[in-house]
Amino acid sequence: MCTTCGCNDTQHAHGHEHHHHEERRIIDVEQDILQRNNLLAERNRGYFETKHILALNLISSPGSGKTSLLEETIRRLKDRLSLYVIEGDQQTANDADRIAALNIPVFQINTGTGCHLDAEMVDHAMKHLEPKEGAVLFIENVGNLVCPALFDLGEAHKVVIVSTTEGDDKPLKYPHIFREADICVINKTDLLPYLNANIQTMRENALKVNPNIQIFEISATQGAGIDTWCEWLTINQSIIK
Ligand SMILES: Nc1nc2c(ncn2[C@@H]2O[C@H](COP(=O)(O)OP(=O)(O)OP(=O)(O)O)[C@@H](O)[C@H]2O)c(=O)[nH]1
Ligand SMILES: [Mg+2]
Repeated sequence: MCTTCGCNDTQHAHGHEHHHHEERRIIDVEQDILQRNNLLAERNRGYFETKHILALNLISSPGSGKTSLLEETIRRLKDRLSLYVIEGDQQTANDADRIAALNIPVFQINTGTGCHLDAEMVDHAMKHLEPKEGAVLFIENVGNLVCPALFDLGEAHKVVIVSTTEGDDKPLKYPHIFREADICVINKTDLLPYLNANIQTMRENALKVNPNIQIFEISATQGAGIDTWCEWLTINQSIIK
């Protein structure tokens, strides 16, 4: 059970009567945490809007390919756009090292036992990064399909990344993040010939949960679909300007 982020819905988790008082207290604490986060997220959003920064919150299970997608995106766009990255992981600076190798400003946040980034951490990272006017800021959240869905960071869009190896039923099993996100990247399409996952079913499942979600089919390591994704980014960055 996660007591720090409110990802456990105690009303539904179990209904033993002798837990009512404790449950009430947990819900109050969770509401306080989320309210405080929402206030800070609005502050971040104001900062991004004033500086015309396109901020994207990338959310997925561990290993779906968030950093690989960023690496390929950076290779293609770094000469045209000002790019910045915040990396969220429980431990290590591995992902920040991968981004820094491409000569892009990056700030690594280690959350320890925490399972998501929050708005205060993003505010802290911004003070180090000091992104330029009109930049694109990628925030790679901690690998977790559940808790990050609850935490607004002030981003313009949440981008959920799901890889073909995870199975085509994931949008139905983890609907909260597919509802919160505007964009869905289906990654590792190159592996489809070796899997029994059906990409059409995955698309349909994502659209069942969120009929407005925009879907990109990508292979981050082989490059398929990255052009369309980069085009979307470029257009959205120019709209925000
Ligand atoms: N075949 C294939 N492998 C991929 C693709 N994208 C990523 N991978 C591999 O998947 C593994 C995990 O990729 P990462 O980019 O580190 O994934 P991540 O989501 O950033 O992982 P965490 O930050 O640990 O949550 C690596 O071995 C990548 O090479 C893809 O499109 N196709
Ligand atoms: Mg990563």
